[in-house]
Amino acid sequence: MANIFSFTFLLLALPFIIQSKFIKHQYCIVGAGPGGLQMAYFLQRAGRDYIVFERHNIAGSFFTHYPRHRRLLSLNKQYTGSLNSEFNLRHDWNTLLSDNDSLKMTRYSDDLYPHADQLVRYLNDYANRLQLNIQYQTDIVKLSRGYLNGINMFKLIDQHQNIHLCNVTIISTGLSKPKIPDTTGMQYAEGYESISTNTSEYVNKNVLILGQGNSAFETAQAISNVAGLVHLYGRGGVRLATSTHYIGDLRAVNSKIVDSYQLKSLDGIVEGPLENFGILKRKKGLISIALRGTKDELFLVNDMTGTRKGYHHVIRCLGFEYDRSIFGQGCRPRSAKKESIEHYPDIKANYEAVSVAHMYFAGALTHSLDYRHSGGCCIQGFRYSVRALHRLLEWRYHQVPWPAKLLSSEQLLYYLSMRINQASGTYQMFGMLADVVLIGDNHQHLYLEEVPTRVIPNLENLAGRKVTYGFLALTFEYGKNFSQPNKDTLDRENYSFTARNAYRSRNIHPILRYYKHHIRGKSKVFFILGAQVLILQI
Ligand SMILES: Cc1cc2nc3c(=O)[nH]c(=O)nc-3n(C[C@@H](O)[C@@H](O)[C@H](O)COP(=O)(O)OP(=O)(O)OC[C@H]3O[C@@H](n4cnc5c(N)ncnc54)[C@H](O)[C@@H]3O)c2cc1C
Ligand SMILES: *C1O[C@H](CO)[C@@H](O)[C@H](O)[C@H]1NC(C)=O
Ligand SMILES: *[C@@H]1O[C@H](CO)[C@@H](O)[C@H](O)[C@H]1NC(C)=O
Ligand SMILES: *[C@@H]1O[C@H](CO)[C@@H](O)[C@H](O)[C@H]1NC(C)=O
Ligand SMILES: *[C@@H]1O[C@H](CO)[C@@H](O)[C@H](O)[C@H]1NC(C)=O
Ligand SMILES: *[C@@H]1O[C@H](CO)[C@@H](O)[C@H](O)[C@H]1NC(C)=O
Repeated sequence: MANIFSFTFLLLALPFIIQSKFIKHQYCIVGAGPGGLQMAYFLQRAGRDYIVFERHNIAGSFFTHYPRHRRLLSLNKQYTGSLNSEFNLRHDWNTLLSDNDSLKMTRYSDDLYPHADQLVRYLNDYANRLQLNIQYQTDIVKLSRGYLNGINMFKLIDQHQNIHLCNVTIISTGLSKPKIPDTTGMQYAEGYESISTNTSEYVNKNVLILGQGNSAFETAQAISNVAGLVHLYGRGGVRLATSTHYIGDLRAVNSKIVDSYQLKSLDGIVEGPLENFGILKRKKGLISIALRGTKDELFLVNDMTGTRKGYHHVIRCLGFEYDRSIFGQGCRPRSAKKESIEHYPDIKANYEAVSVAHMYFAGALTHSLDYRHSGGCCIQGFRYSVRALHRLLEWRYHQVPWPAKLLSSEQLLYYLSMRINQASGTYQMFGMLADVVLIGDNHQHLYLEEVPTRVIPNLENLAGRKVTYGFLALTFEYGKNFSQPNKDTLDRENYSFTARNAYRSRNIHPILRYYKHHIRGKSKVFFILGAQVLILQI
């Protein structure tokens, strides 16, 4: 099989070798969004042979169009009262990591929720000033595998049929395809990706929005200034970020409609199934929603003002999935198994595709690992996952173990308390990235920062660091059962502020766990928890 493949591949490749359009790199990154740029920065700093392919002529093109109403959801906090740049990153959610302090998004906008154009400007300055190796206007149309001198490599073909060969591929193409369910009448709905943002088109109109996430509420909020009424239709259970602590859930800046609904204005939030549901066109161009009855016919939902009168616009805001069309045979990452995350590729703890060796993901596409939980959907979280991926790659392909500081027991106490007070990666990616202290003899310990918690059981294999005498793990976490839709998180009893009882607080807090030793299960390594350690002030 391998030989036939290799033969056909050489045949195909031959004309391109002659035209010298046949280019080889150790690392190929597809996509110059924030994920791809962050990856490029780390590879460049390590002196690795890499290239980024981007179909557009600029970096960060996602943000030239999205969010449609142009306000970012990621905080851009300029003033924190601190000059510590690590601490400040806890509150600056857009800046990409680099060793140049002038490349900070906080210099580009004074707004806490900046205009998306400012992020595009920042991302392009980042790419240009750091001279990242990006080949623009290069659309990767097919990705497959082939052999070169007996070495199995990825073959990336661009729109001009140029072939690029790479040992390792990193896919950072983002979530770009709108999810469009196969629903009767969906053709009457306009999509979030292409709706008009000219609000004068919605003056005194009845508008139905399908979906109850940020893009739905963002759209509702933008048109509610002028619309006659706005209804948001969804499965129900609007998830407020203030209750769930998940930055991808409905954010306060987008939730004015919740106010006008609860305070009895004309806007409303409607619960209903998205299956067994249809959209019907009525007289005078008006649109209604209908439910499918037992005999498979659609009947109108008549208990809402909007459906009785009909809607002038139905707008679909049902989220995005990633574009699988570039993956060729032998190179198709399978989708994550759980239904809630099947719009993501299935990846391992080291961000590698479960079904395609040496293919990794970076940026928003790694969010299946912490979906609806931690910060991996967005720049503030995945900038750290990308750094972790880079460190894993350094070990796997270049025998450079995970960076570590050698600390005495006394230094360790101070270092831990500094990390608790300042660290941003473990704070943004709470529960997902941990600082790990490998306990050594003679009071000499190794301090490893921001290790993905799922990597810890295979630390030696994946990161080149061995656990000998047990280890400590420092994470940030919310208290149990505190992050839930409908939770009244402002309830006073769940905040504890004194050093003595701070560990009982259910808001985000540091947890230090001590693991004595590990055992090998059938296919996994388990660590035995020795104790949860409480650090008081030093
Ligand atoms: C409506 C909406 C609003 C959001 N708002 C925010 C926000 O305010 N803050 C935030 O941090 N996150 C936000 N996100 C989340 C997320 O979209 C961003 O964090 C970010 O765009 C993800 O970066 P990325 O690099 O993974 O992907 P993208 O930014 O999507 O970048 C992918 C890049 O790959 C390129 N590409 C794709 N396919 C190919 C190909 N075959 N060949 C060559 N190039 C290709 C694209 O042109 C693009 O430049 C939002 C998401 C949505 C849906
Ligand atoms: C938070 O609330 C729970 C449930 O009411 C309670 O058991 C717990 O003790 C509270 N936490 C604190 C720190 O008071
Ligand atoms: C940081 O970037 C600025 C602006 O591009 C540049 O002038 C400066 O030399 C850079 N500093 C370092 C240390 O690279
Ligand atoms: C990458 O591929 C080249 C062949 O193109 C090979 O010589 C090299 O050893 C490979 N590198 C790694 C780290 O696998
Ligand atoms: C917005 O729509 C109105 C009404 O359809 C139109 O008159 C106006 O020119 C549009 N504005 C822009 C900026 O397109
Ligand atoms: C959290 O909720 C689960 C299920 O609702 C329950 O079994 C568990 O006891 C709760 N834990 C705490 C600490 O309240």
